[in-house]
Amino acid sequence: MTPGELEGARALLEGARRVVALTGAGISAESGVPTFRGEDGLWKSFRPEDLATPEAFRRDPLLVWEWYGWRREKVGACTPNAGHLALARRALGGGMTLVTQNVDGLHETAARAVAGAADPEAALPLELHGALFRNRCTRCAALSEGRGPVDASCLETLPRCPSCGALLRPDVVWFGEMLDAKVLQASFGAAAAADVCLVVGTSSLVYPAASIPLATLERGGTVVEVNPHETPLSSRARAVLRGPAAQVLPALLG
Ligand code: BJW
Ligand code: ZN
Repeated sequence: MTPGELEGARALLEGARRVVALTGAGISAESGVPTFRGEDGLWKSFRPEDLATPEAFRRDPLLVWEWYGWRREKVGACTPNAGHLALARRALGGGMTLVTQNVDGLHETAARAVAGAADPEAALPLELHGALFRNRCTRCAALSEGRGPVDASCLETLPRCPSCGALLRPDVVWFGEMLDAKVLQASFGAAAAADVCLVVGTSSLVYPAASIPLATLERGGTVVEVNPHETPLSSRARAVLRGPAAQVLPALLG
């Protein structure tokens, strides 16, 4: 990333009336949260069809819960990095909608840290793929907080619904499942109303999230990408900043 490239991208963002920021696992990489498809990514050691589909959960809820329990422990020890904080500051200032594919909750933690005693609402993200630390009942769909250890030693010890007693599942979106319609509509709406879509740390391979920047392009807006590696979106971006989010975002938005 040259100083010229950084200045060009800064000018695009400063000239924008409305910005939508779409983030993926890469923004949390420097916080210690594993990505999915990188060199040490989760899908290099685990098969998504064994762990992140509704069929996998029906087949083997113990295995799926064991994996989510392990991830809750790992992600629970992570804190927002300078990239999350820079985005939260900019969003709190107004004119930016934050949309994330991440389930780690780090954007929300950053929003609350930056807002202090003020209302963090403007910097809370639209969470396309749900939340790792929330459970959903497989029978009555009631939502409940999902923190603390998971005992996946047998079916009887798995988390149960506080309302109806049925098996709980993590409130995340698995492959083949629909995304929340309201969250999806709000995300595409924000992208279609934005002059700039800032895309950070996503491989742009998973749909429908990967289509969100296209809504900005279709209305004549531009895309700015922050990612150390090339993605299928790179060729359509007006500015590409090749670097880690925790370094690039404070320089871009500060
Ligand atoms: C850094 C960095 C640093 C590293 N700084 N950057 C159209 C075409 C083809 C397929 C489909 C389609 N429409 C639907 C599909 C099927 C499927 C899909 O997209 N498949 C493709 C993979 C082929 N989509 C779905 O099934 C979705 N549902 C759906 O479409 O419903 C409608 C429907 C229903 C029934 C039948 C048919 C349609 C649901 C997708 C759910 C995705 N779920 C997961 C798991 C969430 C829960 C959990 O975490 O356990 O979401 S999978 C995983 O991928 C996770 C992520 O949110 C998502 C995206 O990954 P992301 O964030 O991009 O991470 P990586 O690892 O891929 O990339 C990291 C990037 O960071 C890299 O580029 C690095 O270079 C970069 N990086 N360090 C900045 N420091
Ligand atoms: Zn229930």
